[in-house]
Formats: sequence, structure tokens, C-alpha cells
Amino acid sequence: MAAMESLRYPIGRFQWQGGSSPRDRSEWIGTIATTPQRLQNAVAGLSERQLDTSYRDGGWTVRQVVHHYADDHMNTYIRFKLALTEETPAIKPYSEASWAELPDARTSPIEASLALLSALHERWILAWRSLQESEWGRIFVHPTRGAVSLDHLAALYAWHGLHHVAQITGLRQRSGWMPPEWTS
Ligand code: NI
Repeated sequence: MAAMESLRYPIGRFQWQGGSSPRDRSEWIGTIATTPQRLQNAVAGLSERQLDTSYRDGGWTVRQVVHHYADDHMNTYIRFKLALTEETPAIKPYSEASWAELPDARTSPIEASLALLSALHERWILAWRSLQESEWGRIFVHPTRGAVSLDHLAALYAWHGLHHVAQITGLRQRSGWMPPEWTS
């Protein structure tokens, strides 16, 4: 259904174009660098009850989305480092849906994951910025998705950073949970 699709994918689904220019890569790194702050802005001022609201019927709560960012980007940071330090390493997938249903992801305060994401991206951005031209083509191998290059990963994580934030801001707009700075 189109309506469900736009709630779930407010900025559209990710599409990899299969190549990148230095300008593309610098844009993606810029977006990845701002993701922790965008997420903090998106959840600013929300009550506990609002954090426990699903962003759509059957979807994760805002709290689960925040913890998903920390869980998912930690996994991806490891994959990034494996691709850089080993030859075409096979990586281990994880069940993001199951992680999001664990008690800590469903119920714990979001502050730890916001801080974790912020610190993680501080390290990750230094690593992205230090990549040599030839290293952008380094890959890891996902058992079902196949080879993923670092430029593909940068594009995906620029998208991912905006994707879930837009789910949260969409919920806030539809619910009238607008912080003062959004309405000025
Ligand atoms: Ni995700």
C-alpha cells in the first residue's frame, strides 16, 4: 500500500547507483557526521509515553528506533573495519528485528544510545575521512547480499541516518508533537 510505504520509507528506499565520485563520497560523509545530532534533535523534548509510541502501526517505537541506531551502527562499524583490515572478509549478519525486541531496546532510557551513537560516529568519521582513494573499493561479503564496497556502505549509511530520523519527525508532525523551533 502506498500510504504504508511512505510511512515506512519517508525518504524512499535506498538505491545504490553502483559508483561514486569524490564529491558524492564527501556528501555522504557529511551526512553520516551529522546523524547523531539529527537524531538528538528529532527526539528532543519527547515524553516517555511519546518515546513508547510506534512511528506507524506495527512499527518500532521511537525508543526502539533510537536503540536500533546504536545497535546497527556498531555492527556496521565493525564491518567497515573488517573490510579495511582483511581481504574480502565474510561478515556475520544479525537479526535487527530481534535485537529491537530485546528488553533493553524496548524499555531502556535513550540517553545511553544517543551518547553511544555520538561517540561511535566521532570515531567512524575520522576513519571515513582518512580513507585513501583506493580504499573506497574495499569490500566485505554479506552471506545473502554479496559484496559491499565502502563507497556503497557510505551511501547506505548516509541514507540510513536520514531514514529513521524521518520516521520520527513524520510521527511528530502527524501527532502535533512539534518542538517550538520547528514552528518558528
Ligand atoms: Ni535501520
